[in-house]
Amino acid sequence: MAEGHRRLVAVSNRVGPLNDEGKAGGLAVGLSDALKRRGGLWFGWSGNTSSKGTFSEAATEIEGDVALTTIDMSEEELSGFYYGYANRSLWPLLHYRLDLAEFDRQSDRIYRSVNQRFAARLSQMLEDDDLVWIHDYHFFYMGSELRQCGFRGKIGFFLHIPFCPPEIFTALPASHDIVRAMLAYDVIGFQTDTDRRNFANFCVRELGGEKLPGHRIRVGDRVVVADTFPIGIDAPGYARFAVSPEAGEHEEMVRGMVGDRLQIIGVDRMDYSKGLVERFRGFERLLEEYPENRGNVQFLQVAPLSRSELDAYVELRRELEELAGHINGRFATLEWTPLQIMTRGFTRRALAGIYRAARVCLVTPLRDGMNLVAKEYVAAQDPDDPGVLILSRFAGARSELTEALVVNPYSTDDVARALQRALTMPLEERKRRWEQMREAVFHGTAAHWCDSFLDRLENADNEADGSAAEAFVEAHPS
Ligand code: ADQ
Repeated sequence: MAEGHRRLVAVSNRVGPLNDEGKAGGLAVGLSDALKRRGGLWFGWSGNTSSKGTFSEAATEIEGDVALTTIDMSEEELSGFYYGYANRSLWPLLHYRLDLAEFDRQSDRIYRSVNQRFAARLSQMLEDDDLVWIHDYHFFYMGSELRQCGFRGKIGFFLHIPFCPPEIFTALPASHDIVRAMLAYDVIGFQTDTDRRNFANFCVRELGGEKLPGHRIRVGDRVVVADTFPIGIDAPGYARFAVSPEAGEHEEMVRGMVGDRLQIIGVDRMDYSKGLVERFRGFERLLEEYPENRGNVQFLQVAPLSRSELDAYVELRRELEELAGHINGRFATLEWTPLQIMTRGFTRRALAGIYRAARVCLVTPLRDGMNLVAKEYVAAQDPDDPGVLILSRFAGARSELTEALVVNPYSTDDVARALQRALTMPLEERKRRWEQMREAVFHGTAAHWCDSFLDRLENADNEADGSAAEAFVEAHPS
C-alpha cells in the first residue's frame, strides 16, 4: 500500500477496467487512478449469473497493489436487484420520471438482500482503517449493512445520477428507509448543488433533520456530510486521444463522409433520460424553420443500446427509429440523408476523433447527473477551430460549462434556434466560448473529483460532531 494513505476500497456494480484500454468511462478513470496511487480493493458484480449467486466464490485479479474482486448474482437476484429495483424503480424516479417508475415488494426485498449479501461478503475482506467508497444507486443500503456487519471505519457514498426533489422521492414506498440507511455514510457526495439540496430537504421535511453549516445534516444524533463533488474526465489524456492516429483516421472518415456540410453529433446511451426523441424533433424543426440548412448539415446520433431487456427501452428504440425514418423520408434527397443513427460502440480514441470532426455537439438530456459526453466533446476540440456545445439546462455539467448554448430540451423551438445559432456562430465567438469551457474541464478532472471526495472522507471525523459509527448502529438495530 502507498505510504501515508489508508487503503481504498471501492464498490460499484461493475468493476474496472483498471488500465485504460480505450473504453473506460469517468468513474473507472477516476477510481483506477486513485486505487493505483493508494493501493486498494475494487469490489462488485462479476457480470455473470450462477446458481449460487452472491454466495458464489469470489474471483480476484491482482494488478500491482490493486485487487479487483467480484462475485456473481443468481438470475433471481439480477432480475430483482438490477432490472427490477435499480432500473425500474430508482433510475426513473431519481430522473424525475414518476410516470415510468414501477414499484413492487418483491424487487424491493431482493434489492435489500443483495445489498446485505454484498456487504457481508465485503466485510470479510475489510481492515479497520480502510477507507470504503461506495458508488451509485445500486447500493444505497450497503453502508448501513456494513455497519451491521461490524465495520467501524470510514464509509463514503457517491451518487452519479440526480437526486430528485422530496415531493417526487416520497412516492417510493421505501424512501424513508433508504435515506435513513444513507445516514450510515460519513460523507455523501452529489454531482450538483441541486441534488445536494434535494437530499437535504428530504432529511429536513421527512425525517425532522436540520441543516448545519459546512454542508452537514443532523438527523437525530447522527451528523453526516452531504456535499457537491462534480465528476470530471481525464482532460489532458482525452485531449491527447483526440490527436492520436486512431482519432485522426476517424476524424478524416467523418469529414470525408460529410464533405462541405457541417456535422452535428450526439453521443448517448439509448436511454429515455437523454432526451433523444425531443432532440430529433428539434433537428426536424431546424430543417423546417431554417431551410438554408437542408442539404448543408448532417446529424449523426451515436446511441449504443442499453438495458434492452426493459420494455421502456425497447419502446424508445422503436420510437427513435420511426422518427428518424420520418425525418429522413420528409427531407432526404438523392445525395443527402439528414439524420443517421448508429448503435455501435467506439473506442475512446475513435470517439474523440468523431467529436473533433463535429461543428456542433447536442447534449440535451431531460435530466442527467453530470454528462461526461459534454466534457469529452470540449476536451477533443481543435483550439484553432473549436465546435459549439449545445447543453441542456437539466444536465449537471451545465453549472461548470457556462459558455455552452444552454437550452430547454423540452422546447423544440429552443433546440432549433440554438442549432441555428451554433451553425452560424463566427470563429471568434466559438473560440471565446470554448476557452472558458476548456478551462473548466481541465480544472475539474476525474483525479480532482476523486481526491477532493477522499480528502473530505478522511477528515470526516473532525466534522462529524461526535456522531461515531457506534451511535448509528445503536440507533438503527437490524
Ligand atoms: P451515463 O448515463 O452513462 O453515466 P455519461 O456521463 O454521458 O452518461 O457517460 C457516458 C460515457 O459512455 C461517456 O464516457 C461516453 O464517451 C461513453 N460512450 C457513449 N457512447 C459510446 C459509444 N458508442 N462508444 C464508446 N463510448 C461511448 C452516469 C450518469 C451521468 C454521469 C456519469 C458519471 O448518468 O450523469 O455523468 O454516470 O458519473
